[in-house]
Amino acid sequence: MADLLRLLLRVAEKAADVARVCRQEAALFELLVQEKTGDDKNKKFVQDFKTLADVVIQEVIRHDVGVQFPEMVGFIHGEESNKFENGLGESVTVTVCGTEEETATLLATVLDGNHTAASLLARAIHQDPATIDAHTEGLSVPLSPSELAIWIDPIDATSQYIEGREEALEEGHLSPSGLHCALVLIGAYLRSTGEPVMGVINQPFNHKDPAGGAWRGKHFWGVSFGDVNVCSVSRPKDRPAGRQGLSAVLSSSEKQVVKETLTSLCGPDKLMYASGAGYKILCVIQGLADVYVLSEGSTFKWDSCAPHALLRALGGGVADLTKSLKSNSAGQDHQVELTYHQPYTEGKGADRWSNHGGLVAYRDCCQLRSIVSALKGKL
Ligand code: 2IP
Ligand code: CA
Ligand code: CA
Repeated sequence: MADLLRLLLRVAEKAADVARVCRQEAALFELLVQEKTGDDKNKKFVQDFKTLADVVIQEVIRHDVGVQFPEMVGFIHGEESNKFENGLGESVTVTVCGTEEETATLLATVLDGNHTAASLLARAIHQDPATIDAHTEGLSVPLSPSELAIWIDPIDATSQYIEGREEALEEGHLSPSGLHCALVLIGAYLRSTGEPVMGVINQPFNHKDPAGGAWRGKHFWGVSFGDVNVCSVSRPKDRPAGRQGLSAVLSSSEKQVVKETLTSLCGPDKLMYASGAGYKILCVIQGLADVYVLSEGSTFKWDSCAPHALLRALGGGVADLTKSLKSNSAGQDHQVELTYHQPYTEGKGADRWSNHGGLVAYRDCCQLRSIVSALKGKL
């Protein structure tokens, strides 16, 4: 399993390279930020390019994992569909081909013959990423890839990625919006039970290289299975137990009743807002917030699977909020944890894979209980 972890770190870095190239290369950047004006064909083309960046990243990950672990082919799922209809009404399936040239030719058919853009993307896809020093030596987990399946969110917080506001991150502080909220998320779960067991998060835009000014990323990973609980982020120091000091991060579009209830529980200074479902869970992992509460089914399995594995490795988790509100258990109730193997059968399309009961991401189950009891009867 350590081999799989090293591979996921590598492909996440390659994905981050593609995400950076789309902002760094003028020919690609123009497509990414172009205003949706002009005729319908132009609008559709620009829209397609934004989706194409996501699809290309997802397919790179799917391709590279499938090559090294053929037993996982068919079990690598993601947010995006790789079927496109180009401006001429032709249906194109985006895949990574055997050579850079073949991939460029295929991409050009989606990019309405823009060969410069297609070649730049193909080069990033076929280039080897920088070696990642992940300190995974000695890690051994009694699981085989044939027991696992994968969820990919190629870029989470796409709106922040496209808007592209640059924030200088301050150590120990949550920064609510900007490029750093965009994350590559790859999570592996057990096919049999749906438990998330391995997660890789790559933050392509963590800081700028002081020398050259280019963006540099940061990666985070975690493994949680049986007695093995290892995370690249060390557990933040616990503050005194109890309600005091509890801090929460929410989506700015969260329901008013949740905002009010948590303001009285945490105090106005300890209630924060941030973009990106993945980024909010990363804030909990890093200890920048204690919990992330979401009362709606607006996140999906690909948003939570990877960061959930890291939280489990730290002794926390991600609970289904609706189930938690119904649970009578006084201790940690494993029945309420999100799982990743089964669709929500009443949902349609992407909603089949939504975390439809909402969620609470937490490091400490006492804090989960405080949140749940404060929200009981309010939703
Ligand atoms: C989105 C993205 C949004 C989030 C939403 C996710 O994923 O993370 O930012 O909303 O839940 O599904 P919010 O920022 O209000 O939490 P994507 O960018 O991949 O569509
Ligand atoms: Ca997402
Ligand atoms: Ca996405």
